[in-house]
Amino acid sequence: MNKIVNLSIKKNTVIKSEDIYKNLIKKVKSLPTHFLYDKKGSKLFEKICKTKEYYLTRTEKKLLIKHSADIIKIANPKEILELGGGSSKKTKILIEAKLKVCKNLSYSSLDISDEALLMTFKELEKYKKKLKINLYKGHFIEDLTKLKFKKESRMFLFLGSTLGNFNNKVANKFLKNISEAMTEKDTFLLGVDLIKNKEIILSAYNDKLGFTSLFNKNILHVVNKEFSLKFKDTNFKHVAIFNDKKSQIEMYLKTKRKTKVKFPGRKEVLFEKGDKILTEISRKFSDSVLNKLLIDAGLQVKKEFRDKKLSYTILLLKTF
Ligand code: AVJ
Repeated sequence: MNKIVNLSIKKNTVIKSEDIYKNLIKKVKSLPTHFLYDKKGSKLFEKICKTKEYYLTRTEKKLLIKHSADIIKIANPKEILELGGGSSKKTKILIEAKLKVCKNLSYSSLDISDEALLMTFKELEKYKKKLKINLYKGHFIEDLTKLKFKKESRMFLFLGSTLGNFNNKVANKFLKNISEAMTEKDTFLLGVDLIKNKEIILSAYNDKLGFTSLFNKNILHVVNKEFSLKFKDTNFKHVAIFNDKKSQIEMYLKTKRKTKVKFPGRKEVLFEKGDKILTEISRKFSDSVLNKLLIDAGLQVKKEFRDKKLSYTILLLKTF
């Protein structure tokens, strides 16, 4: 069994009950997005990926299958470093493409959750003989620079359009951190969902089978467990809207009736009927917004692999 190396997550990145409370009594109420992804949430997300409406995973996978040989040839990585886990199923496509031409590769995963790291290990265990696997527990924005850097060329991996979950300030910081950690031999493979027909986007976050709704509501169970709260999911409904001005999906839990939630050692938080709690944003980038983010971070596009029909792109980036 591989050991997980703990990068000792900074205290100020650990969320406290106090923070949750404060964000729920604000005018714009929210819960931290990453609480969507516990074990059950991650399983529900996999279900979402298989719905006919959710085009993102399918499109990215198709692009990877089509271009993995090309990506590996240009990047020529000795190590693949995946940030924030994601689905190692897609990573496998790249690993296999590399192992076809070279029997020497390291794979490192930096993730905040032990469970995600262990799942990744299980997925990749069968390559153990040819692949050196390193598991790091840490925050992929705060702890990135704590990783030991090798001189050989590495390929950073950030797929699934997770960049879309960050507002501009956080996205900017994240990309800068990666760029600063990169040497001129390194590359960075980034998968991003682009702006497209609004109806297509909206239906991807409002699937008919209701997996997105279950996924969204699951966050209440996670915070209940984590902070000893008693949110009742039957008092909330899933809402996903497209904010044109910000070009982003906003996922909310909207109260169906007046609701209160007791915080240990604190007062109750009261919700009026129709109050909304923001649980996730998912930005849909235009070329200009994306290019500005990349330039500000000192990143340049070495090659782009784009699905024109579904407007999704995978960028192979270098520093400049
Ligand atoms: C995994 C964060 C990229 O934003 O599309 C899917 C998560 N949320 N359906 C996305 C998600 C609702 C997904 N990301």
